[in-house]
Amino acid sequence: MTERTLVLVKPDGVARGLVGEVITRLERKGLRLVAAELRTLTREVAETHYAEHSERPFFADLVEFITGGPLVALVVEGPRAIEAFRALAGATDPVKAAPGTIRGDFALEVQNNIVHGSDSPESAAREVKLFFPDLG
Ligand code: RTP
Ligand code: MG
Repeated sequence: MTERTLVLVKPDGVARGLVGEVITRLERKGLRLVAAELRTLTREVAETHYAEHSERPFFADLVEFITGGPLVALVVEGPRAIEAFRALAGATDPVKAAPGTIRGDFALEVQNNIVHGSDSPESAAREVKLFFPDLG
């Protein structure tokens, strides 16, 4: 079954020139781009996107980080795209992420972990709508 997921190349990934690398990896896997945009998030969108973490001690830092520069928002489609992209991304903590994954290959710090991918069909629907409200 084809599904859609929201992928972000976070500001650290954009600053380090890893946009092409991330897109290459997901396209090579067989996932397909259906939307792509470079943008800097407002605080409001960032807080909505990460609302599930609003009570966590790292929330303020996370919002600063994700609004701190341009990111690339992507909608990606394919069979089991949500799980497929999470597997490409690797574990949240890049030190624990397997080599061969995006985080495992390119990051060392838990906050600055290069990419985001929706974690469930419910999150994907909510996040795709938040970032691309006009997408059919
Ligand atoms: P994401 O939502 O960005 O795809 O990452 P995830 O599901 O793998 O991890 P999640 O638990 O949802 O955390 C969201 C993002 O918050 C930052 N974080 N910082 N300082 C910390 O302890 C900490 N923990 C998480 C990371 O950028 C993480 O991806
Ligand atoms: Mg998450």
